[in-house]
Amino acid sequence: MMKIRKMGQWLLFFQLIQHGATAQRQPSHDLMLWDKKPAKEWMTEAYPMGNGHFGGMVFGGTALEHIQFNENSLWTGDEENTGAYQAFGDLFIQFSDRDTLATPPSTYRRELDIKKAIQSIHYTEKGIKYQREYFCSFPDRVMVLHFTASKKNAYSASIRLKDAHGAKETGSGKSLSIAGSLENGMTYKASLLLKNQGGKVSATPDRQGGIQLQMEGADSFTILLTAATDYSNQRSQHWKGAAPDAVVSQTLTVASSKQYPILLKAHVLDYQQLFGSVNLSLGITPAAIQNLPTYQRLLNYKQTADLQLEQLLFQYGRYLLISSSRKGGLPANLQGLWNNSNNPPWRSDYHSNINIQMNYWLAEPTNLSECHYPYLDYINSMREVKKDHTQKEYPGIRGWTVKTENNIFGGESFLWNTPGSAWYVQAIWEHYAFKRDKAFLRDFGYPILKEVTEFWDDHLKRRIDGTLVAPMGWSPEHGPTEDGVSYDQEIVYDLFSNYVEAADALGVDKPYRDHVLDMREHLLKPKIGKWGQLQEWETDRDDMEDQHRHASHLFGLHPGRQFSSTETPDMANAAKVSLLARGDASTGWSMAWKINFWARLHDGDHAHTILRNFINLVGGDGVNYKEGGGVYANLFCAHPPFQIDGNLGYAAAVAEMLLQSQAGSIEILPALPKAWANGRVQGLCARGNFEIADLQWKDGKVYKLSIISRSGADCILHSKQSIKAGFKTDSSSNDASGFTYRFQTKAGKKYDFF
Ligand code: FUC
Repeated sequence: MMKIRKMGQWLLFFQLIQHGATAQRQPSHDLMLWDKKPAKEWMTEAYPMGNGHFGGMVFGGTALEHIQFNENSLWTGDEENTGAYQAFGDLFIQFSDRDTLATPPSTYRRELDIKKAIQSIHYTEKGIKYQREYFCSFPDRVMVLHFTASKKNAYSASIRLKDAHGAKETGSGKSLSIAGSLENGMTYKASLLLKNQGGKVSATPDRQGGIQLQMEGADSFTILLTAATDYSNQRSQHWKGAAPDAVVSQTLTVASSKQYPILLKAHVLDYQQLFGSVNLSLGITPAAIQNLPTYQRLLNYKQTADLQLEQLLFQYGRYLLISSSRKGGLPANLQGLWNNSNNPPWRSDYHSNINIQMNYWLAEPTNLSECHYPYLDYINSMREVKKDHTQKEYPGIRGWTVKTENNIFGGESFLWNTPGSAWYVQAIWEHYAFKRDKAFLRDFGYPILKEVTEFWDDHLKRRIDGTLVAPMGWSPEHGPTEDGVSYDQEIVYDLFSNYVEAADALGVDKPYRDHVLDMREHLLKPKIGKWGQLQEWETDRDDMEDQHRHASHLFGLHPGRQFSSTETPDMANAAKVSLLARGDASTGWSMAWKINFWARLHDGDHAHTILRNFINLVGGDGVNYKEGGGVYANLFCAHPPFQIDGNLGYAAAVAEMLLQSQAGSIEILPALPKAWANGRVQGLCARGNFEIADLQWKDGKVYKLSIISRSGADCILHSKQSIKAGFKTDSSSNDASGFTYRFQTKAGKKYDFF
């Protein structure tokens, strides 16, 4: 029997191989995380879900279901004190007919389908089929938990909420709530509503002195859960918005008036309109066909190629961003929005020296521009308070900057990270560069770009020979504090480039634009040091043994665009020497950044080597810099501990390997590793508001390419091989780096190559 099944798998595998990349037939579990047992550990095993502001971690027990949940504005701290992002609460559903200690039945399966953003759990016990479906809806702003069974009266359970700050739960009828306030005066509330089909429900006192819902003999049931705080991102309103009470009850009233299938349909439609914008297929490998649980595939990965796991992690990054960053809300923090502690590592905050920026690298290239807004809005919301703080540190200066650790009220701690705000506003420029939305640039982006530029106009120090240096900077997070640190110089270079291009795009402020360009030309430029490395400091003191996780002096290579192998080959080579010295293994986000660096160096194989290092199954949960990062069984990135930047940075890196556009042209397959010889990607975006509707390759060669021009910009396309346009191009040329095609485009039109 076993043998026959194995043979069947191989037959299927060969059939799929024969179809090649064109067939795009994939096993149904290619966008699925799954396991044969419930989660024991929050950080490493539970599966996340979220609607951008509210989300949960699901354990999936058969006797006791546990869902830990968060709302991303629940923060202690204020404008002066960083505080920390807080856990919100836990939902427990104790099934009274099942023994908590019993092992789950062999039929048990829990899965997270990232194509639909639905978690499901199913198992058969004593002849009854149990099925659960969970999701967090953005349109209806609720978590929906739906339980069905193949037999009537199958469900008896007690349902409890637990407040992470100790408030007692209240309840009546079919509803439970937790509510309270934090030491900073922030008020919060979460409520659930139970809708049961068959059986009886009563609100009864629980053992802790609160209220629980007792449900007897239901055929099926649905729980709707939502939470809110009184946070507003307006400083002018003292960061206070609507009281959570009204928001929560209004949300539940509206959601409970809808039947489950209606809620489900609205959720899937909303989610897929974002998630479905990019498809990636890197071909089929046996590992994917074997239908193994995710942790088993991770274990096997070191020995066995599993291209679908590499692709799953890419799409998982997109799933996590959609789930933790939706328009109108706060940006994804160090843990996205998932946090079960009131004292989480690094406060689960917004770190400004790599982490929050990395969270958003994927937003534009992977067609999730809409998910970028929370970060852009966050930057905007911080301006006034950061100006006040900056004034205290640098009296009389224009503009503003930030420290390394930041909360949602502008409070900050750890050292000043002077180029932090300049790095923030790169995101504003990138949003424009990709989308070409002039109204956004004029009304929202440009004033912010300008004030941060003014900060540097005032802050830079002019040496006698006219050179401009950033005074007393610190390369994160090591080395001396001194003038002209490469990290500062490169970020300021990037800011000035972005400012000049923004002023040009809007046709405004010509004299100031010229002044900024002149400053940019006078900036001290990073140098090449005695062992051929790109110097991290003005003094040539880089240590070849230094394997520090930060490689901030390579900002100009990525995410900046100061250095490239085509325009500044010497600097690109120096960056490569530095990278080789830093090594290939590191903490989670550091590896994700390195994949991006190697992609920018057009070395797909080296990028892929680090990508393979990244897919390294890590256990444990303590803060650890030394033992190397990777991923946990739930595919959360391990710094360690869990940090989401690595997940999101990984997805950005995969996009960067397949498509780049930072250097003025669209480069297709700029860093394709040998391991990805065949594949197809649809929906990646390029600067200039182009969408790569289709890109297919075989044996490393492109054989189909379709580009949609969304704004009618002129297009320059670069490919390592010659490709044939299905229309007349204005010009084409070739050199050692490949073939370049230039053509004008019309907005909304598709351009095909073969
Ligand atoms: C920076 C990094 C650490 C960690 C922390 C959240 O300080 O150096 O590695 O990622 O942020």
